[in-house]
Amino acid sequence: LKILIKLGLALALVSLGLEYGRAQPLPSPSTTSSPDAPALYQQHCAACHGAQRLGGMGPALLPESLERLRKPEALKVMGAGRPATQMQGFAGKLSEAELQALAAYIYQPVQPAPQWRDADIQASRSFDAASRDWPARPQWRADPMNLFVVVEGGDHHVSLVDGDSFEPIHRFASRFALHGGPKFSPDGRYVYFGSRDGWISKYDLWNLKLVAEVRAGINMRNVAVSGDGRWVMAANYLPHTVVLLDADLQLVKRFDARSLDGQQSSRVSAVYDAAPRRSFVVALKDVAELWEISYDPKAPPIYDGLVHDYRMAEAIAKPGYQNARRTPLDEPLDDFFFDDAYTHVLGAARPRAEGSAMLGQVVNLDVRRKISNLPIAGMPHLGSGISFDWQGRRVMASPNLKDGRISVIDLKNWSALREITTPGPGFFMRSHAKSRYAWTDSMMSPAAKDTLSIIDKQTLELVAQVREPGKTLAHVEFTKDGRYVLASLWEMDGALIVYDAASFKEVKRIPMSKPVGKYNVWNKISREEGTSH
Ligand code: DHE
Repeated sequence: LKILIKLGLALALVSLGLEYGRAQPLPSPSTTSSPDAPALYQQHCAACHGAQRLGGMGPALLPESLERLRKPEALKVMGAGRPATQMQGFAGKLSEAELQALAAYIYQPVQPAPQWRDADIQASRSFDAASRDWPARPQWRADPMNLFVVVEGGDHHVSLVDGDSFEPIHRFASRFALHGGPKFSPDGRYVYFGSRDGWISKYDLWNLKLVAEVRAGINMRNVAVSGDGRWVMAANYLPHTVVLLDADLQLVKRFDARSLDGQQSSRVSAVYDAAPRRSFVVALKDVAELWEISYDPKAPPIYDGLVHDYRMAEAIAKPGYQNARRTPLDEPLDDFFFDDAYTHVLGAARPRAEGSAMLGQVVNLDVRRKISNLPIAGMPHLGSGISFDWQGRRVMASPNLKDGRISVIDLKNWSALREITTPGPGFFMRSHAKSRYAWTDSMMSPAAKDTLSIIDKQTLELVAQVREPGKTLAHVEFTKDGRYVLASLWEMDGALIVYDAASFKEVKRIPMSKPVGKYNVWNKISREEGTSH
């Protein structure tokens, strides 16, 4: 019995984290009771990440913002800090249990759900009024049309690179975690960046200065700039809104992403400019509707269920105040591609459940309905699609996030023409009207992430590869004349690698901190067929 009592006591102490048979110090409060995560957050994190976890000097710490960061990785950052940032390590200051409690806390939704109202958008805006007097010509010597804007994700900077000499012109800090392609004003002078935390920054490339900033949402997908340069639109996951701003980032109108009957609210997957239609096209993630918001002064007003007053409807028909024209769909769209005329959207939804099928569809924006299925399997990344001529037909080619293949689709009858096998699933694809080749990555494949595959657009065969063994090599963009290809060596001590677009030989290497995407001003503003829109 004595032995059993001793054993029971020993087990009880072990379960309390104490050792049997040895004198124990008095436990401190933090080892007996579970740590108070909200209090710890306010004490150690709120100053940089905001009392509501909406971000401040540091990024937002909400489940939506942390979706791309696994918890063990977050714990590592909390313990050791992030080099080259203000984020210090807390390993010495907080116990393991306190760090664990904080990590669990930041992955919990904020209650009540955070709001981002018009007044918050307006209050967040900054604008340099002196920018109106800055010279209207580049203050540096290089072809402004052949400039590359390179987003460096490693230390959240942007580099500007001369596309003729491949020499850097300037480097500046960006907002944390930019996502999506930056968008340009039609003359190529201004560039607009969108961050995952909802910040939009307008930068004057000719004067190398920031013009304006605004926070359009708490968790944002991307931004679009109208073909006439007058409007900027932001797509948000949080809150469920599309935000229309003028070219200097002043709030014009907020659209709540709700179904026509107002019953269902939706995250917004993305917004794109459809310049020839003078409209923005908006994909909703949770409601089966595709929206088109016109900025054409001649567009007839859209009367939707939310507008009852005729005079009100007339007022909102003015450019910038238009309602959304809704195309009902069978399934929501996440990602899409426009045909050359911008009449059709080729779209796909990411599978809703593990193992469910991918749903590709073709939507005619004029007749406002789905007109065809899209024969495309896996998980095509249609936003990265490109178009070109092949044997007298106009075709589009899209990489695939799930399978190592490029799907080639006939843009006249929407049939599948070819599946080109690549070494692994990839994110991006690029070409240029003056190049015979298209380049794609396999960055989703651990084994083939180091390989760029080069496809002959005439034979639709894979003809060459370039590799950086063991590293990630992805996202290319051509120079204005299509003679060179710039690729990202996607590592912290990475580089921009310049290849000859015909011989595939390396020409130059410019060191960079995890270069993510790069964008050629001319290819972007001319909507070059081989680049993303
Ligand atoms: Fe992106 C563009 C969606 C994850 C880097 N990405 C886009 C666009 C969309 C999109 C809708 C087009 C917007 C635009 O350019 O205006 N991206 C998604 C996703 O749904 C996905 C799979 C999950 C998510 O977390 O959002 C996703 N994207 C990533 C990444 O993990 C990438 C590789 C790294 C990162 O920094 O986030 C990434 N996405 C990019 C880049 C572009 C992009 C570099 C612009 C490509 C271009 O050449 O235009």
